[in-house]
Amino acid sequence: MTEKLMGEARKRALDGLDGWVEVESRDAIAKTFRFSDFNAAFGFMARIALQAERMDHHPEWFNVYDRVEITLSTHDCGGLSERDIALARFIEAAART
Ligand code: HBI
Repeated sequence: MTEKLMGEARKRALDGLDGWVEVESRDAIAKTFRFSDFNAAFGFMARIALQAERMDHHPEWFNVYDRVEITLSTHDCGGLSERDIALARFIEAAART
């Protein structure tokens, strides 16, 4: 069972991310990414999809043209876990390439 990220470990993990915000209505983090066009946005999503399958950890996301809104949470523990932080780090790196 995946453990919820709490206390100091949670604070440290969130401090290490760039621009992710805690969602108000539930225990999750979110970030919106903008690209030059749909092709760039979808390429980004494709790279994340392949990694999500490898990690067996999947984003909740919404795409309109050049915008991708991503929410990360771990359903197995009903909140934020290290698995979300690991995927968020991958997503940040994917957005830079
Ligand atoms: N993705 N975001 C997220 N959270 C989960 O708990 C999760 C997942 N993908 C697959 C997965 N869990 C599996 O471990 C099973 O629950 C199917």
